[in-house]
Amino acid sequence: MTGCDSATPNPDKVLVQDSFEPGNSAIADPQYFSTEQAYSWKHSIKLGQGLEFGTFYNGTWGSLGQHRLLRLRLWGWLKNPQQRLAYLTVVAQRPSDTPGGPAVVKIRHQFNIYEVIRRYQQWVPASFTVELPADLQPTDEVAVYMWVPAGQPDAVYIDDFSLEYLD
Ligand SMILES: [Ca+2]
Repeated sequence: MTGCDSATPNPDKVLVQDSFEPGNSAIADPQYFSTEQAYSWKHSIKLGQGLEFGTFYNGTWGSLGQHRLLRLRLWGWLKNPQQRLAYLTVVAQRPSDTPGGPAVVKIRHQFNIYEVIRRYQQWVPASFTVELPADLQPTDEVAVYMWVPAGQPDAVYIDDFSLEYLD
């Protein structure tokens, strides 16, 4: 379900696009933005070294147009192959019926970008395809986030995230 193809999303099918520039991004917290590396404009998102999670999208399935086949794209900058774990994660879940209660996870996909990006200290495009479950409801939540587990030596830089539909 993973693989590289054209780095350019189809503009007619793009649902979410983020070039990770402060003030114009789904990420509001300024500590995520870095000018050390950037694929577009001046900034990218820097994860690792104390920042394990960065959320790229969080909304209802209805707000995504109820599409079930999604393609995620990003550009990644990895320092070297020694650091092996940086997961692009997609979760679809039903919110709890009671305030503060647990959500019911319907699907969780994790893609380790180190298995796709094999060139280092340069920007490399990657894309991932996700099929959401048939029983999803418009009020179910879909979240896309990056998880760089603690304890790894190097930061990971991400820029130009997009989410498009294929169905
Ligand atoms: Ca950027």
